[in-house]
Amino acid sequence: MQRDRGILLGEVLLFFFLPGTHSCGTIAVESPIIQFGAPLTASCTLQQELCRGLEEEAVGLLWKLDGNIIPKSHYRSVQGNSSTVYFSNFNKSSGILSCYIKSVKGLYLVNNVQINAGYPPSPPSNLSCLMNLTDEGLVCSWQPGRDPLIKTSAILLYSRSKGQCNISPENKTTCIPQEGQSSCTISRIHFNPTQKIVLWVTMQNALGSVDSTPLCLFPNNAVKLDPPIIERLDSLHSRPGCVSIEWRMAKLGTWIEQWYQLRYRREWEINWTESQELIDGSLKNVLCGLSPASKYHFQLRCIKSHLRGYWSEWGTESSLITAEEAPKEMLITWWRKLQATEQVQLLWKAPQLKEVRRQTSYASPLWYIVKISPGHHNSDIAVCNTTALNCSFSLPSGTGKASIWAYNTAGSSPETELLFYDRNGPPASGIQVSPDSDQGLRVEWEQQVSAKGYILEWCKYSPSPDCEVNWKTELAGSRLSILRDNIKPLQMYTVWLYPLYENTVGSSVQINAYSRQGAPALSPKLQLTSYSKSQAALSWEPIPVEKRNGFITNYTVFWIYKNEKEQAATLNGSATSFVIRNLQPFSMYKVFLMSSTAGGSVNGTIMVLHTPLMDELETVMLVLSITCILFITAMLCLCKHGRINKQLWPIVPDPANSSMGKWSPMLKEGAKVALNTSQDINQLITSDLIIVEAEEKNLQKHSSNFKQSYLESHSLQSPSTAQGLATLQSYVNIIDSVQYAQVITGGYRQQSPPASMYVRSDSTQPLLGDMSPSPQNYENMWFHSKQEDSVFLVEEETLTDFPLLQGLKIHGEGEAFSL
Ligand SMILES: *[C@@H]1O[C@H](CO)[C@@H](O)[C@H](O)[C@H]1NC(C)=O
Ligand SMILES: *[C@@H]1O[C@H](CO)[C@@H](O)[C@H](O)[C@H]1NC(C)=O
Ligand SMILES: *[C@@H]1O[C@H](CO)[C@@H](O)[C@H](O)[C@H]1NC(C)=O
Ligand SMILES: *[C@H]1O[C@@H](CO)[C@H](O)[C@@H](O)[C@@H]1NC(C)=O
Repeated sequence: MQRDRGILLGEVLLFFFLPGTHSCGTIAVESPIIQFGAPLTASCTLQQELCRGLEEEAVGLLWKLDGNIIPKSHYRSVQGNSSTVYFSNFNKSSGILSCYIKSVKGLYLVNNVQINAGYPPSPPSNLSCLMNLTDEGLVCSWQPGRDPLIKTSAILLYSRSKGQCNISPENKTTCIPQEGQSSCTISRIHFNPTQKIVLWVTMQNALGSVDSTPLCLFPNNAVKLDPPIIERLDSLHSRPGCVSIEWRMAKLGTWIEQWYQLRYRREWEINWTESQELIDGSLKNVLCGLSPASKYHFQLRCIKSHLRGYWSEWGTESSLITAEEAPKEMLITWWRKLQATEQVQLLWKAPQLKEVRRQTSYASPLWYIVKISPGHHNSDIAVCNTTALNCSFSLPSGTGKASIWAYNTAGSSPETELLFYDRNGPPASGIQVSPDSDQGLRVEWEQQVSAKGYILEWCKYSPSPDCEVNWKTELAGSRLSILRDNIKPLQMYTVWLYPLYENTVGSSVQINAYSRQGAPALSPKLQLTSYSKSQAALSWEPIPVEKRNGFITNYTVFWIYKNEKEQAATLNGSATSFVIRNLQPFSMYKVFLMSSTAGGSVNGTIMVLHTPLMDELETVMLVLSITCILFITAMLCLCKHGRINKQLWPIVPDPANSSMGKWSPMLKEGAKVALNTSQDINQLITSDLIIVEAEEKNLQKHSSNFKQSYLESHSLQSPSTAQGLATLQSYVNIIDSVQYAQVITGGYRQQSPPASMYVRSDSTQPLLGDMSPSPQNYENMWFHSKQEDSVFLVEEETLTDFPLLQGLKIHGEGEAFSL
């Protein structure tokens, strides 16, 4: 070895003459293969005889590395015909160093040299050899060390081992691996399988050589068998938690005696459990200690007996579900009376079956049987066969106990007997319920010395007496329990605590609690029950429990008048009414109710309140007094009717009731008859109208004639002409002269009417001593007297001219007609 190295690393200057180039000089380097990062010196020397003709033109020498000009800083000594370049650390794995003559004509290559940098070999590791069971050759492989970057050779060497596992240079045999491989196969003929041999690997390159740590072995023990194959897996129903496994050997190596190892894991587990016991020789095994009704995976591996050689790989996986186990424990039970049906409800907890039930669902459902024994001689009655955790039944009188057990496909549990004790023992004291978290309630109580245990029941608040109860047990000596099942925030729960005694059950203590309180969902709507000008009585319905979100601590009534600051009154949580006093009359108030719990407050809707100006009594009094005044006035009016009448409505003469009969110049004094009544006056006023009954037809004709002639005559303005009709003149009721007329209507029943129908009176005799004005248009005095038919209704425009005809109206079969 040392010799070889000496040859290789000898301090010899090597000269390289690259063929094919017309080199006119030489490059000298210490070694073309150097250690990576080591310093490098190279010198270029011209040989004049070869570079003839060039030297005259030469300016100097120039260096390039891989075609790139090397900076002048790397140059060492430059003489006329030689140059030296120096690298303090050469850190390229390989590079071509070239030397040029620099002349006026250009660059002329003198020579070049390839430099390789790398590392000395590092020792290979993990040398291992396995006997191939087919050809019994020994396959050795190793893990090479760091890449040396330069060409490195590996040789596997082996020799007989003499006791110690030392490298022995004598009688060594080599095995040369293929290029780039790190394994080598030693043929069966080159070793004795029963003789111990030592093997090592030598790595060698231009920078050095190294050996691996040696490996000693008996070739026939260097075996790695193929894994065994599981043939059969069975769960043993007689032994829950046990399985039997059977397997066979792999094809190769059946002649070798083997040991086996088993490993297993549950379906949901990641890590395998290796069974510590190795199975020697046998091809079957029973494994126990597994969980019942669970799915397990199994694997096997093997090794040459007595652990000689190497473990095989793990074989292929097989799985099975382990047998089910019958429930073993007694059930934990409780009971309560249902108020609605008067039934007894039995409650129990599912038995704790290891983690089987939690993780997998391979277990069959558990069924529960509840039986009661009604009397001494009667046989038991099964009242429930269920998979639920409760059972309700009517308890015949005299039955003091029930029994319950659970069963599944594997068997049944022992029977649990339940006695229906009266619940009149001493209750627990000092019970306190506080929130534990949003999903938990913390119940604390004072320990009862003689209590054998405790039962806690809790329900979401419900108005019905039989809520969906949750329950749990606590051991004797407990003083605290955390309730977690079905607890939600903002929800009221009722908790009951029962101490259990030797032969009785304590009476329960009941307490309401919230795991977290919040502001109520709503605030009640205010209702005005009564009010007056200065106060208002309000009432409201309590908030339904589901909307409270906590215990109502108080209600606050706010009332606001105009822009003034609001006023408030705080009431306790049980209040449902309030009276606001000292209100301003005839004002508007805004009123609202705030409801609060420990978790917050909420305001209700605003109610607008108008206070009246007066109270009801005052109003009544006022109305009464007004009525009184009105009544008295009315009475006065009635008593003094006449006078008042006269005062208010002066007497109007009624022409229709006036009579002119006895009214002649001779009877002047007759006209001065004392007038006592309006009747008389009316009679007197009546002008000399002689009404003759006329047929309607004629009347119509005549009336038209009349109108025509009236108009004609009127236009003529002649007072006393005309054969047929008297002249019509505008009527002016002058104080001292009243004009009278006689109207004679059409002939009666085909008789020719008298020549003069309408005669103007020329009398100027005043009608009445009492000068009253003429009736107005609306004063149809005519109808005051019960005259028969035959009436003229004078048209509006004519009325002003002929007021006395105003009241004339003709009724013909119910319909009026006018002139
Ligand atoms: C060598 O073998 C050891 C142990 O057997 C192992 O931990 C290590 O990874 C192996 N080295 C290589 C490079 O494979
Ligand atoms: C309970 O009910 C199930 C299903 O109806 C039935 O298979 C089982 O035999 C019953 N068990 C008993 C003990 O009656
Ligand atoms: C009784 O069992 C039924 C069915 O499993 C269930 O829905 C109900 O909540 C149970 N009642 C009580 C009080 O546990
Ligand atoms: C360079 O070449 C060497 C031999 O090759 C000679 O001995 C030197 O004299 C020569 N030097 C010069 C300056 O040409």
